[in-house]
Amino acid sequence: VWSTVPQGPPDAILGITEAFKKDSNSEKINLGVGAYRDDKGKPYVLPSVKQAEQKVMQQNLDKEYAGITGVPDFTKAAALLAYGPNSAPLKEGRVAITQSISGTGALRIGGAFLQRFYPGAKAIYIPTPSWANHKAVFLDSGLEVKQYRYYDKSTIGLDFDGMVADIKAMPKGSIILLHACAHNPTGVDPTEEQWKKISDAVKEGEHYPFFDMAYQGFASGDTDKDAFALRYFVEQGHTPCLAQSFAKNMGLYGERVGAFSIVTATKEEKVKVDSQVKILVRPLYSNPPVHGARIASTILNDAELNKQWLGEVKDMAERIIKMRALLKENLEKLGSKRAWNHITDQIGMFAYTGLTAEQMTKLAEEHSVYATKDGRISVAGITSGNVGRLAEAIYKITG
Ligand code: PLP
Ligand code: TYF
Repeated sequence: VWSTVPQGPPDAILGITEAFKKDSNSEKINLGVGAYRDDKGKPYVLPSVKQAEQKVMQQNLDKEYAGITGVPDFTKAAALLAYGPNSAPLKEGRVAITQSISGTGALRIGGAFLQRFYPGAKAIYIPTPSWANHKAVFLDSGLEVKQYRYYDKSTIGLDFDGMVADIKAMPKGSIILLHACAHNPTGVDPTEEQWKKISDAVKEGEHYPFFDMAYQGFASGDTDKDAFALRYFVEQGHTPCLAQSFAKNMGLYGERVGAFSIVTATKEEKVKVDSQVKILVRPLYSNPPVHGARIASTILNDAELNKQWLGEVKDMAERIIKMRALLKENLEKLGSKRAWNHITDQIGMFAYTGLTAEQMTKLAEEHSVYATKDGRISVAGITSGNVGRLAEAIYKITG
């Protein structure tokens, strides 16, 4: 029956892990997948997560189904974390929210909702470049996917003018996907002043903003600061939708904890939107898993654990920032003639090195350093133990 099924290409990022595993060099370095590592290069389970999990276990809860929209204590707290305690739409009860299968699932529910109900053209604009999965998620949701300028190769920074020009050139009422913070793959974020101008341009075009916030707290170490763009847009009267992930900021990757929310203009709208989100989710997966959401909910709703968690997020963000500085310092010490400011200017889990695909291949083949061909490295995989060797490898390849 399946003889005509064509062979598909492997996942670019998971393929790197495969190649890494096959390498027998004991000093090999994996900077491919975006997952946090401690300074020994080991996966990290946050102490706040361990404690929350114990608290959940002690409650001896049953394993009954959650409702279609998940664990209410979790979604309520997730919305508060994103929109903030002073959010007018939250206070006025006009944010529809559902638990989701992490950030990816949130994006997919959003794509499906927009495909079904957005009154304008069913096209979504994503930045160039964007997280590799964005295009696939939105295409599979039945949306048309277009792009706007974002990254400037020549400065290894933001193409702000190009971005604003492209927003202004979009047909009125277009859907625009915005990385709320810690842009993946570039690590390049607009400044707060630039966000204000982006908000103006989006408003001028009557566009619809869709925020993807997969790294709240991971960029600056401060969950409020990282929510600036989203909250500013809401203050300005936009009614965005939002995909949230707790994979990175709580290290809950495999637990698949996330949320999708929509800010509506009125309470009445919120009630109707809620009903349609449920109708959408029901045939997709019926209802989400409870365990991870209970852990996240315990952390978000317990004042002491919450404080501890915020400290741990800050520690992770700060370790990454320190590794950026160390990598740059080591490259300079080796005498590299290139400017490496972008490594410390960029933010979040990734650095976009500016290295070419050929250089990335050399890095893997000659130095056992594995990362994506676009030159992205996961800074979360750098440690005080391997940063020296990494800098040498990059230096040898770039001169
Ligand atoms: N959006 C962006 C920009 C990401 O980088 C990721 C993953 O790292 C996600 C969404 C979704 O990840 P997950 O489904 O694991 O929450
Ligand atoms: O960009 C990354 O590395 C993260 C993790 O299929 C990821 O988003 C990558 C690929 C994938 C799932 C998660």
